[in-house]
Amino acid sequence: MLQYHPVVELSTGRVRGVEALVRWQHPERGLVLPPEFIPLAEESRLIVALGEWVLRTAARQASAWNSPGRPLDVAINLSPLQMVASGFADRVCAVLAEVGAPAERIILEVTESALMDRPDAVEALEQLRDAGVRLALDDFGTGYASLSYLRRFPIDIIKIDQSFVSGLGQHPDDDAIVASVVGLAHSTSKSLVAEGVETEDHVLRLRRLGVQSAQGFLWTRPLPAQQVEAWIHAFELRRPPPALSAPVRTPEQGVTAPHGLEAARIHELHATGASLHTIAAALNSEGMRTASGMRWHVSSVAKVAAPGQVRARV
Ligand code: G
Ligand code: MN
Repeated sequence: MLQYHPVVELSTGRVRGVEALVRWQHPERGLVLPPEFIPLAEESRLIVALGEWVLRTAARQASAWNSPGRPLDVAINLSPLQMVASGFADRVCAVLAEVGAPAERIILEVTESALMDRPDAVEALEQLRDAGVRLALDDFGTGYASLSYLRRFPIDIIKIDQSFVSGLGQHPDDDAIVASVVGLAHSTSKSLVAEGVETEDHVLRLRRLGVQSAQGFLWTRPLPAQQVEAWIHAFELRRPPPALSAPVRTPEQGVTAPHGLEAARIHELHATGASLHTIAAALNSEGMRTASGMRWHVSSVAKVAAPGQVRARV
């Protein structure tokens, strides 16, 4: 069976899409996850039939969800073996046409390892892209030669692997790695989705690093199709969009927040009633600097947190 994992847009708190994930409902063992049965399916070549079933089922679901009120993007994982089969792109297009799936709502996820040593995959992926679907590079950072894949293959979305997300705030390297993937995505005009968000701290750090969207068990486990819409509705009601303030420019006061993230963090902490001193200490401990590259001091924080008051007092 398929379950669907919501993808949350971090700046608005809205859900724009889901990822279809295959699960095996075993009569005795309960819900069995892919790592336990995908290798078997790959050995027996059943994976091609399974992959096609996943594609058809998820694509049909995408057309059911494609209402004007709430269209949902549906991301579908492709197995490397599925991509080797001859006429692979034709098959995918045929299945999408057969179920009337809206191509602009479909995202096909491929892994770096599926693309390894497969220069011929470029053509297949370009054919799919021409058909109007988007392509995501899954588990980004865990394969090899990621950077050359970004250049060679027509990728629209990068999915940062959950191993980097789970290390945020624990291993300084992971914060740096995510930050550099953000830069990479930005400079190559690709969107970014972080996987494996399990804590509020992950959310805070991802937002601060400028990651657009994320999915993870923090919000929910993957859901059966019939629960998805109700869950999204309840989620968006429960969580009003977090206010990420626009970049604050106060050159006449000598403080320019470089890209609004520092300003957003200041407003966030200020709203909790934290003192200006505490806010400055938090920003510095999080490695944030003022536009001029200086450490934050109470006076600079005050100019962002309550600019009117500062001016009034001067
Ligand atoms: O390869 P891919 O990234 O598509 O695999 C996604 C897998 O990761 C799914 O099986 C899904 O259940 C799992 N997953 C998704 N979000 C989380 C999470 O927040 N924590 C953990 N541990 N696993 C997750
Ligand atoms: Mn995936």
